Amino acid sequence: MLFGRGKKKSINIADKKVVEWKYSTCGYCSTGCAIEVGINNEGKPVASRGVGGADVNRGKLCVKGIFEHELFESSGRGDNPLIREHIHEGYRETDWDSALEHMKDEILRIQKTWGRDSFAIVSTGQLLTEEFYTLGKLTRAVIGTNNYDGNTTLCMASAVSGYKRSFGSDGPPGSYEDFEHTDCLIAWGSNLAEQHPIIYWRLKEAQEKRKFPMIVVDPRTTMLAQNADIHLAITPGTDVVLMNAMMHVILDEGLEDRDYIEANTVGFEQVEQEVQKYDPATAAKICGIDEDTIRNVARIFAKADAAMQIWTMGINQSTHGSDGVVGINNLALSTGNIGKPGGTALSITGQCNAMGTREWSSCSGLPGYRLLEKPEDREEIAQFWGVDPEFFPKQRGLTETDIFPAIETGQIKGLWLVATNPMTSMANTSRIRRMLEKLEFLVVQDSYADVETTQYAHLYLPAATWAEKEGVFTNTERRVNIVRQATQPHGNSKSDLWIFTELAKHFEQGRKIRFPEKPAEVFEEMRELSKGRLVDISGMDHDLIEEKRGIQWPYTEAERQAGTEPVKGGKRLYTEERSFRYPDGRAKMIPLPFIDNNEVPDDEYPYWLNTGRVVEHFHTRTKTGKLGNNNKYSPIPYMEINPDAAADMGIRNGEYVRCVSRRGDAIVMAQLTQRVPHNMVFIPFHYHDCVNRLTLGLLDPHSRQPAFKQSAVRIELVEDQVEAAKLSMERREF
Ligand SMILES: Nc1nc2c(c(=O)[nH]1)N[C@H]1C(S)=C(S)[C@@H](COP(=O)(O)OP(=O)(O)OC[C@H]3O[C@@H](n4cnc5c(=O)[nH]c(N)nc54)[C@H](O)[C@@H]3O)O[C@H]1N2
Ligand SMILES: Nc1nc2c(c(=O)[nH]1)N[C@H]1C(S)=C(S)[C@@H](COP(=O)(O)OP(=O)(O)OC[C@H]3O[C@@H](n4cnc5c(=O)[nH]c(N)nc54)[C@H](O)[C@@H]3O)O[C@H]1N2
Ligand code: SF4
Ligand SMILES: [Mo]
Repeated sequence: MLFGRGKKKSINIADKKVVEWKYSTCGYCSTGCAIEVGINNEGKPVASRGVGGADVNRGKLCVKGIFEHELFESSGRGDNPLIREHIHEGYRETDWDSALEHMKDEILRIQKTWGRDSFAIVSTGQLLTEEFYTLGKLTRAVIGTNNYDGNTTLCMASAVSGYKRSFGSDGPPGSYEDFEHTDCLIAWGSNLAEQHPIIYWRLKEAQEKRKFPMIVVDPRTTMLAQNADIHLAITPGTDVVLMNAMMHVILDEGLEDRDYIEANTVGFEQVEQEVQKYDPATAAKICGIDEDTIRNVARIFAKADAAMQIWTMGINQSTHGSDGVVGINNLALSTGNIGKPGGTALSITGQCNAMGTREWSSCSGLPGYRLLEKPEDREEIAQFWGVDPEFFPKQRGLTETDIFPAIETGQIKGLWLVATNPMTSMANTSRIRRMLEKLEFLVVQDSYADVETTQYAHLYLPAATWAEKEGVFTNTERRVNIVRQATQPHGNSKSDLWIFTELAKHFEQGRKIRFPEKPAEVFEEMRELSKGRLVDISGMDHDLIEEKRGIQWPYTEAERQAGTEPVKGGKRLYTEERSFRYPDGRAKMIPLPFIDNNEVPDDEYPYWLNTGRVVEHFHTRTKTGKLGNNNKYSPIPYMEINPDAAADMGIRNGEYVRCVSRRGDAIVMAQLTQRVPHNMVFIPFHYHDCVNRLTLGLLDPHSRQPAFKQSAVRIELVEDQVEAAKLSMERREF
């Protein structure tokens, strides 16, 4: 039979009757894909597609992006504000004005009784930047609590802290385009293929053209590791030891870039002295990577003309998270691999707008990477907002991971959660539950009324999400891109921006300050405040951002006026000599002594518990758990376990087991796979009442980020499989 051209059966794609495509930016991960939402003739969003001319994704989307339009009408969305006196009562619906008046009264009551900082605010990396800026203004200039932070402490805090320590400021220096120029890539604790599929696609495209070596450091054989030239299955929590050993080899063999070090850094001698202790033979015993491989990898990295490092949660979520980032920066600085094409240390961000919150939310300071600790920064912002600079605290308050324990000790009495779900995402959730139950007043502001935290709240505020509103996100490579409103907010929910500006009006102090209501007007304020800062966006506005399909910062007003086009794909920081953000322009090289302080496997709890993500789900599944196309891949909690370890215990594939730590237990289905070594299990953190019942979450001393990836567990067989299946399915299906 002939299969002639004309004989092929064409594939019929159902016509969704799209009459208009609205420009947007994906609201899941920090890749920052430009996306268009298709609207049908009834005005309903019915399709999503990648934007061809956008530099980031060039027409592509991953399995989350292509179904993103489905989330607007997914189940569990909030319709109206809900209120109740006690958490053991049912909620009743209320109107917005009463809800916000009550919220203001409660905030003032708590602050009057217990002090200004006894009311805490924890936000997110998933609002629009204009919303972050407005929440920051409301918090710093009106409510005045210093206990204000974001869930980014669970995510990017170590990267921020490490960048600040090394370079004098936060701000990732590289771009995706660096893949196209690099001669060596090391990926530390990043499963890019699943967690940032489109960045991974950019990497693979570049690698196929130029065949540079890819080295992956990850205790688990992830999808990225499977594609690596060299996979280093490191002992959990010991990356700093490997970094020190690599530096030892580089210096021992004279592979460092002396000219660069002398011109651009301070502290080299101290690093040189410290790494003497980390000869590869000694280091191998701690980090589990053999001596020869350490030497080999150090040479490949240091001899490459341009070498690039990326990293994600395998580094940040560790008791050595901040040190790990400094270690990466040390390696980059010692070989002159910062600020040049293909030579960079690029933190891969997490949430769609984790960068926007770092830049503009005032969580750890004041807008535009300004610091509460600096009198001139306080003065400048106070003047711009028209408030008394003395109203601002003079140093940063508690981080999210310290705010929760402060509820336990009675220091914090009221809490406002904005777009974050700590009942599933924080370590040791049974402890978190007891803390939430202790609060006098808990407000949950979320797009979903069925988010677990509403069980403990007194007030629930339904928020619009993603393309139900308008504003910008900043992605991993500092690219500001825009979300345009594609549809009306669900039910009677309101944009977070509306909620913040309305709440401001309920405070006497809030009525004295200007709170612009339109996103483009808020952006104007940010533009003004960005002038002359590292994060200079003064050349941008909403329309130009859409026209260019995203613009990387810095892009200044002067550049725009001079007719300089925004760089298409590869803007870098620290390209000039001594352009780091310390007063002398030099980066700091910092010695990194290593003390192993993790909970490690022992006789009673013999397995490492590693946690993370899978491609089809996003975080606590408030969104992807309800979208059939995403949820059907892995609707129930499961645990990866090595087949040999399973055989030792008599566990068969698909059987339910109980995983137990010193904190609690969880029922999961065993999935036998060589992805994890014999002494480790891996459980995705997407499921409620599951892995974070087990995690310890020790904190990094610099960033206060929890070590979600290092705990110890044992596995128990479960007799009654039917009961276990029921337990495991509870609350899994929506
Ligand atoms: N599909 C999907 N994509 C996402 C998200 C999502 O929920 N779903 N979330 C987004 C967010 S907010 C984030 S922060 C990113 C996270 O992106 P990633 O950090 O890439 O994802 P994780 O699975 O959390 O962890 C990455 C790897 O760290 C490894 N690891 C564990 N311990 C160590 C260690 O001691 N050393 C080293 N070197 N590695 C270790 C784990 O084995 C794991 O493979 O993903 C973003 N993208
Ligand atoms: N064991 C373990 N735990 C982890 C991690 C891990 O690797 N292992 N990773 C950590 C990391 S990196 C992260 S980033 C955190 C994530 O943890 P969380 O931020 O707590 O998780 P999300 O599910 O993203 O929660 C976001 C919430 O915001 C809501 N939402 C979405 N859009 C909007 C909006 O526009 N407005 C409002 N008001 N609400 C909205 C969602 O419905 C959801 O309830 O988890 C951390 N926890
Ligand atoms: S890679 Fe990230 S930004 Fe791109 S479509 Fe997927 S989830 Fe969205
Ligand atoms: Mo994250």
